[in-house]
Amino acid sequence: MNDRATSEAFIPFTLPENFLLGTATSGLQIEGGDQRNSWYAWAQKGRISDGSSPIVANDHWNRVEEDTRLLEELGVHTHRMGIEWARIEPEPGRYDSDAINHYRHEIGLLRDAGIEPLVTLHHFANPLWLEEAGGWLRPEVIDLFDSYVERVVVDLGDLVSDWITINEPNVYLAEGYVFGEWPPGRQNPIGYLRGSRIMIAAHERAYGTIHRIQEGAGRSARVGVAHHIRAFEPGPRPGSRLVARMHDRLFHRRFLDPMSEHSDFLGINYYTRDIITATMNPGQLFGSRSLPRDASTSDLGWEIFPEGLFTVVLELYDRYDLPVFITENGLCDRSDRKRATFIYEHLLQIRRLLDRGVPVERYYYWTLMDNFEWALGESAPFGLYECDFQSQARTLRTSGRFYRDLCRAHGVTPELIRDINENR
Ligand code: IFM
Repeated sequence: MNDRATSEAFIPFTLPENFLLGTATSGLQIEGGDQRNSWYAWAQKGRISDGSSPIVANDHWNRVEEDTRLLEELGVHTHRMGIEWARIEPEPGRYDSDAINHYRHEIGLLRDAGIEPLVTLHHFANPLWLEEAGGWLRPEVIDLFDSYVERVVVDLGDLVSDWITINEPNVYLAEGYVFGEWPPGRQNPIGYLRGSRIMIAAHERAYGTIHRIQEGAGRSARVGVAHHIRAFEPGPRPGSRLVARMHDRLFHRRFLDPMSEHSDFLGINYYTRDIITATMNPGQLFGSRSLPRDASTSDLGWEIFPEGLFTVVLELYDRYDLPVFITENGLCDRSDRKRATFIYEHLLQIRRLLDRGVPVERYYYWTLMDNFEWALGESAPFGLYECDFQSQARTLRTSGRFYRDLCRAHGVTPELIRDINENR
């Protein structure tokens, strides 16, 4: 089998029967309608580059039936969705039973459609009361998060067995505490270090709580973290290897090493590669990040580098010896010319991993429909469905049809390869 899919050499392949294909979303990015969270407040401060806000997003809160039909139309086997802490606990200690019932209804729809839910408990957004009280820098958040998780699992645990405690803690802390582009907008790396210790402890507590509740009720549970992993490669200058290793330590292993000790699967969100080059500039201790000159990229300038998925998963599986879920992988591509090839090439790398005996169990395409992409607002289309934010019309893209047929066939057929070639 060829390692790299090129235009001349797309090849059909199948995936194992028990391999699950799915889509991923998060609560805040699609739901709309909530003002008591950190991202609504951030938008009110004018911090979203296209001036949009998450107040409507995909209006998913009012369209869960319609959006479940989109998932059914795709024929996905599993779907990763988020639960918003700000909705469940709008004020400290006050739980909103309507919100809980809303999520029960939504997850029930998935189950009725034969779609296995994977539920994320924290995905970048905080209740406003928590944000205003110091967010994830206060050690008290470990207890607060645990109480919220307990409430959710007691109320929804009969419908859900697979959980992600925290999505991309490294990205959350880097954007919020180092680059200052996301709430709370700090530029002090101490916050990154401190916040990481607290998030790691919060995950460990939540892991124990979920297992205790589920096992106490005679149910099984699998719990993990969705880690954002980049393929870091050293550039040509002396010292680059060391600097690339520093990136790996601080951005990946700082979280992976302790969190994997309390995880039933390794969740990996993989998008791209960075070439890390050491510089002589004392203000650039961490070197510079670049991509190869001839790189194929997404609309956001992220390099498309499918082989990186193979490399990082192989390395992480060797180190942590856990089953792997690719909890996110996707492309911002308004023209939709590259997305089907992107999906094909990444799944081909998964096929290679399976052939090497690596237990990759699931793949979640990010994302179901164009949504609110954090500080970029409504201007970064990753969706299998295009969303017109004015009319809220969802339209299946060509790549969405490709993914639908791939889910049905449980692999890539010669007909699908013809489709890729015709649409590139
Ligand atoms: O939209 C985000 C998601 O919330 C977390 N992972 C990366 C995606 C694309 O930027």
